[in-house]
Amino acid sequence: MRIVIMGAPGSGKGTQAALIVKELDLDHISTGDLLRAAVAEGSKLGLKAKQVMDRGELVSDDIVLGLLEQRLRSGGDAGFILDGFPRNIAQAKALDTLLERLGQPVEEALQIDVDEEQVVQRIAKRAALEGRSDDTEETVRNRLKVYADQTAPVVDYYAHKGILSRVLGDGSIEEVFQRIRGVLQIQGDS
Ligand code: B4P
Repeated sequence: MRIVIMGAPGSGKGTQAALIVKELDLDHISTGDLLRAAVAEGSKLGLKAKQVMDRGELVSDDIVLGLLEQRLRSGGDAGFILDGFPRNIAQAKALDTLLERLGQPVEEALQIDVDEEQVVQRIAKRAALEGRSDDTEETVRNRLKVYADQTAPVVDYYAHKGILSRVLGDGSIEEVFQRIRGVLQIQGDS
């Protein structure tokens, strides 16, 4: 199965993607993780990306697409879940072109809906635990604005394609996962 998972920062998309890949044995591809790995390597590209991420803005489409293509080509045939990509309409179109070339179109787009206050609280908690440099309150507010302006339209893009499902992201991680299991029709006990 080839899935795109979407939602505001802190909606739980990375958290839920990790649970989904365990059950469906998919490849978990997170553009946030790819970018953080580039930052940790200390490469020129990573340095450039860090400055943008710390402002809560989107890293340039060229950089993210390059990292993604490299990662997709090194993956197997088992299917994947894309977490954090696409983040704008240009990325969604570029993804369609890329996956068409690879003969692996997206089959399911999953949107997790959570209200803004919960998102801010969750990220504040993660900031205290992990100290991610883009989890400060000011950056999070900007990430939410960027999400509303640039990423929310991608939900309509997949709705028009007829492959969108939405789940409510409030409640515990397990409760949200059970909703997703229902939508993806995952059978059996978890
Ligand atoms: P991401 O890594 O995608 O960061 P995120 O939006 O915060 O999502 P994440 O997956 O980490 O968090 P989650 O909601 O699961 O992006 C970071 C930055 O990288 C972006 O701002 C941008 O600059 C750049 N970037 C990434 N992709 C890009 C792209 N395609 N194009 C351009 N730039 C890109 O979880 C958040 C917290 O909530 C966790 O601590 C979790 O434990 C907690 N949580 C989750 N579910 C919960 C629940 N049900 N109840 C309570 N807490 C919960």
